[in-house]
Order: sequence, then structure tokens, then C-alpha cells
Amino acid sequence: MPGSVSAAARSAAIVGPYLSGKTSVMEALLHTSGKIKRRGSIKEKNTVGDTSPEARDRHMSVELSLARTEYLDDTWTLLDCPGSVEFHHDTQAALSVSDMAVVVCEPNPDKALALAPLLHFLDDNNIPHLIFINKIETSTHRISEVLDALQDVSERPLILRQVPLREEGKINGYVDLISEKAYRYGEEGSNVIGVPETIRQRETEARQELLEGLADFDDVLLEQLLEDEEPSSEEIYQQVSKDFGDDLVVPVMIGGAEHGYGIKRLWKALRHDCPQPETTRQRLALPDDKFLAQVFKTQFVPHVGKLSLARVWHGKINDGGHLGAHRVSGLNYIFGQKYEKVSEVRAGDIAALGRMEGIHSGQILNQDGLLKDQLFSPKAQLPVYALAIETLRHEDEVKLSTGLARLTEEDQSLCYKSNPDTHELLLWGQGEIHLKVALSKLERQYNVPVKARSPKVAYKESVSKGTVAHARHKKQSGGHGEFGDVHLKIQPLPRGSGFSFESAVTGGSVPKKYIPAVHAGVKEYMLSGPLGFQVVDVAVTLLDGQHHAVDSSDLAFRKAGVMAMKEGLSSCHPVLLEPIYELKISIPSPFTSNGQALIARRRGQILGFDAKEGWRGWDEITALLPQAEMGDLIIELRSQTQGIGTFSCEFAHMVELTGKLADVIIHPSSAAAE
Ligand SMILES: Nc1nc2c(ncn2[C@@H]2O[C@H](COP(=O)(O)OP(=O)(O)O)[C@@H](O)[C@H]2O)c(=O)[nH]1
Ligand SMILES: [Mg+2]
Repeated sequence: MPGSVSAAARSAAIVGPYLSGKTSVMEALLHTSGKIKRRGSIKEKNTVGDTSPEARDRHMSVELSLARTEYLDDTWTLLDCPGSVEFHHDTQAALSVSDMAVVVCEPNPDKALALAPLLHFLDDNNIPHLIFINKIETSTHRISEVLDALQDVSERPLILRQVPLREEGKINGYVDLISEKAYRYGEEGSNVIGVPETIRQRETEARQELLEGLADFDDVLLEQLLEDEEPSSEEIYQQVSKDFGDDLVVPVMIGGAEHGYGIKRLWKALRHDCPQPETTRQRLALPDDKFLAQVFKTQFVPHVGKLSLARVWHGKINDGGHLGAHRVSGLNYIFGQKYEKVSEVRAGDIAALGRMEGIHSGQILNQDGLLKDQLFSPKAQLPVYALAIETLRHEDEVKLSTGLARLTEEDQSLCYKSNPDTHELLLWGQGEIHLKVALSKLERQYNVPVKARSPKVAYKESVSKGTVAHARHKKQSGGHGEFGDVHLKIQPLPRGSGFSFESAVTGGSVPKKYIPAVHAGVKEYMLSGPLGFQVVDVAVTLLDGQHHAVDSSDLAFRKAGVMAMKEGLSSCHPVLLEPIYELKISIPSPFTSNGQALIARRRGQILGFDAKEGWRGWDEITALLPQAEMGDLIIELRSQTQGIGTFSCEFAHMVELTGKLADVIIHPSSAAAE
């Protein structure tokens, strides 16, 4: 449009379950828009999305891919999101700055459940979205069956916009239910054909359903329908557009990305129905400061440095411009792996801002710097899977902490902490692949190869009866000797009490100044008791003792303390304690009994189950489970629930473990020898 300011760039996130065809949909959209000459394919590993070695190796998206493009006279940023629940963090980040979402799914009712968490997220956040039923040419199911299954997992009413055309049993085109035109699919776009007689009745019924669906939100349309008046196509288009923008309805379209089927129609829906960024800013209730940008993702790119991916909501900024104390050093549009340097970005744009030190994903900036009270980070996902990691080369420790700090800044659903009980460094995340990808990046980008294994369980031990123990540490070796003598009363405490130490010494048999040394000796021994684990839930009382005017010392009393504990504890019937966690398992109701069986198989105890609040068709099981059984719980839970069951957990308490299971832990070598 010469002379006029072109409209603000819009952004659409392409979301959906793993393997439904999101990366292919983006590829097809880019091809149809003329941005790429040929459609890359997943098999040939030459798509715009999925460029990282981690993604290519696994044939799956493991992080967000962005592509800026034009279609007709509109500018777009498409965000191809990873589908796996393990990488949901990136998907949420993309959705937090998108004007709408295209939900890609398979033409199979049995796979609809996999969409539940995503649709729930979209419904919850009022993000306008349409569903694109992909791979339609392979479908063996009736579209109405697919639609019913999808409706079961969507709060919002679904509005079917196209019905498939079958010729000789194969789907090879569609009828648009608003324009009532029929199209036959072709690799270079669809061709208009006459509406076949065989589809007329189906088409009329489906169109009526569409109109009735829309009439629920519009009195004028309702009136027209009641009066048997035919609304014009124009009126219907407008109504769909409005209801979609307000996230009242979810239009459903069909196509096949691999062959470009239905992609032009999809582009048109985006073009006509996608809200403008200004509308989205208002939906998000963001202020209209002179300049406003939201950082939604942080990347550390080799040879480039830190990039903050941001959506500009208001105003514009130049390369080199200041946002308070932050100087923007480098502005880039993004197209897959390519960065295109630009001198200015403005409302609607998504761009990578260079060197925004101290700025994190989720933060919002205006012309004066950081907006303190505004944070748009997606709700941090709780980690469900951990690995204990260790550098292969000792000298890599520092590089490891740099690498981990960056990886966790890029991905807030990843975290690391050391476990003081087991002295392990634990990397926590959303699943096996999530952590493997992180470790592969550590090696590839930060040159830190690491070993990873299942984390140790923090077993502890206690005593089941009390005793009084006496020990004397005495050494005579020219000059000063060593002398300390103590009587300790050792008693079990209730579970969870920890450890207590007190002195009941009267008359100075153990002088006051040596009592802390006895305490230290007791504590020293408690680090590793008779079974080899930290001792807890024990009360120790220093009853009495003896000292020597010259030979007694802190050291001598500490040693006496250790000896008395060693002596005493082994006669107190030591018991092994294992950590138990309280779990809340979220699970679709059809799988609830599988979930319960899973807990039972793992020595768990079910405390109860109930409908999950705010989640139609889901249950929440509360259970106690030993930590030793939790390591791969998420893997089995997902494999039993189409990948969508999940849990959160919290340490509950320690309980005694006896019998064979305990023997194996106390004497691992004898178990191995068996
Ligand atoms: N038959 C058929 N296969 C498709 C279509 N779109 C994608 N695929 C295939 O489905 C698989 C997953 O596609 P991909 O785009 O990587 O899915 P994503 O995980 O959702 O990004 C790949 O093997 C694609 O070739 C389609 O329209 N028809
Ligand atoms: Mg993909």
C-alpha cells in the first residue's frame, strides 16, 4: 500500500500434540506465502523449524522456531511450538505474546484427548484459537466423530467450517460451509469445482449447525434463523470473525500440510480473523505506555550472545535506543536460524533484542526500563524428573555452572540444585527427553560433557530403643596425653523430630568448656550411623563423664563422643528410614484406575481421589509414595495416559523400611553377589 503505513505485524502460535504436523503447517504456510521456494519436509530435515541438532536427531521440535513472513500485504510472525509436554514451557511463552493460536491435530478421535491440557490452557487464558485437523487425506474416520471427540476436551463450542469431500473413498477436497463452494485439493492450491450432489445434504446440515452455533452469541442471527431467513455470507464471516476474536467459539478447519492442502484457506482465516496486536494488548490488560515490549524468551546464541525475544506492544524503538538504563544493542527479525538485522522495530513486531543484560523472560519494558509490577512469565511448571549429573572432566566445574545458569535462564522449566543429603547435583526438568536435550546442549554449546544417572535416594536411619553408652578416649604418648570420658543416654524420638542434644552433667565431671566438643563428636557420628546413613530422630543426653586436668582437650572429648555413639547406637536396634512423598496425580478420568494401580504397584498408598477442580473429565489422586519408586514415575504415568497425566509432589515424612528391600539397601554388595 504505497503511501500508507502498513498494518502492525500479527503473530500466530502453531501448537498441538507431538507429531500432529505443526512444523509441516508452518512450512506450508511459508511456502504458500512465497517466503520459501519449496516446501521442506520433516523426513529430509530441511524445514525452517526444527533446525537444532537436538530437534533433527529426534525428529521432533524441542524448542520454539520463529518465522517472520508476509502474506498478501500483511506481516506475520509464525511461532512453531514444540508439541511434547516436556517442552510445554516454550509453548506457553509463545502463547503469552501471540494474537491467536492454530491448534494442529490428527484426524483421529482416539488422539483427541492428547489436546486436553493445551485446550484447557487456551480456554483458561482466553486466547483466540482455531483447530486445524491435519493429515486429512489419510483420515479413515468421519469428521463428525473427530469433532465430537475434540468437543469433549474443549470448553468452547467448536464450529466446523469445512466438510471434507470424498471421492472413491479418499478425501481430496472440501466444501466451505460459509461460501458453499467446493474445492479439490492440488499441490499448488485448491481448484473450485461444482458442489457434488452426494455432499449436498451433509453440507446443508453442517452449515445449519454452524449457523446455530454462531446464533448462540448473536440475537440478530438467531432471529434470522427462527424466521427462516438466510444470512448473507458476509454476515456470517463477520460473525465468525467477531466470536473467534472474543474467544467465544473455536473454528475448525481441515487440510494436509505435507501436500499444502487447505493451507491457502488457513491463511485467509488468519488474515481475516486474527486479532490485531492492539486488541491483544488490551486482552492482556497491558498498559499503553509510549513504548512497551514483553520479553518472552531468552536465548544464548554462539558467537552472538544473549538475545531477548520480545513482542513490541506499543510504540517503537531504534537499534541503540535506551529503555531506561538498558541499551538495545542489536535488533533482529527472526526466520528459523537466520537473524535479519533491522534498525527499528515497532508495535506488533517480534524481534530479538541484543545484550539486554539482567533482563529475563517474562519481563516487560517500557521507555524508562523495567516495569516492576508486570511479569508475564507462564506459570512455572513443577519439575517431575531428575538426573544426578557430574562433569566428566574435573576442570569443567566452572564451565558447568555457566552452562547450567544459561540453560535455566533460557528454559524456566529446567532447574538445578544440589542435594545436601546425597551430595549430588540434580538437574530437574519435565522428562527424560527434556533433560537429554539439556545435557546435549551442555556438551555442544558449552563444551561440558557430563555423566548422568538416577539420583540416589536420601535414606536415613534411626534407633528403635534407647541405651546408655560409656566411652573413654585415652592416649599416652610422651608430653601431653589425650583424655576424655563420657556417658551418653541415647533415646529414640518420634519421626520427624530430628536430633536433640543436652547435658545433664552436674558438678563439673565434664567441664562446661568441653560440652560443645562432645556435642560435635555426637553430631559427627550421626552423619553416618551403623547402617551407613545419616542418623535422625534421636535424643542424646550427656549424663556424666571424667576429665583430666592436663590431658583433656576438645579433641579428646570429641573423640569420646564419637566412640560412645558408635558403641551405643549399634545396640539400639538401628532401623532404616526411607523418604515418602505426597503426590497429587492429575489424570483424565478414563485412566484413573490405571493411575491407582500404578501407585499400588509401586508400594504407594492412595489417600483419596476426587474430580480435579476446574478440569472437566479429570481426576486428582492423592497418594503417598516412597521416593525410591518415583524416579521414572512420570515416564510410566505418561505412557498410560496418552502422554498427558502428570503429578506434583512434596516431601511428606520418613518411614521405616524393613525386610528384603531394606537388606538390599544396607548391603548392596551382597545383593549384587546373589
Ligand atoms: N500424511 C501426512 N503426513 C503429514 C502431514 N503433515 C505432517 N505430516 C507428517 O507428520 C509427521 C510429523 O510432522 P511434524 O510437522 O514434524 O509434526 P510436529 O511434531 O507437530 O511439528 C512428519 O512425518 C510429517 O511428514 C500431512 O498433511 N499428511
Ligand atoms: Mg514440530
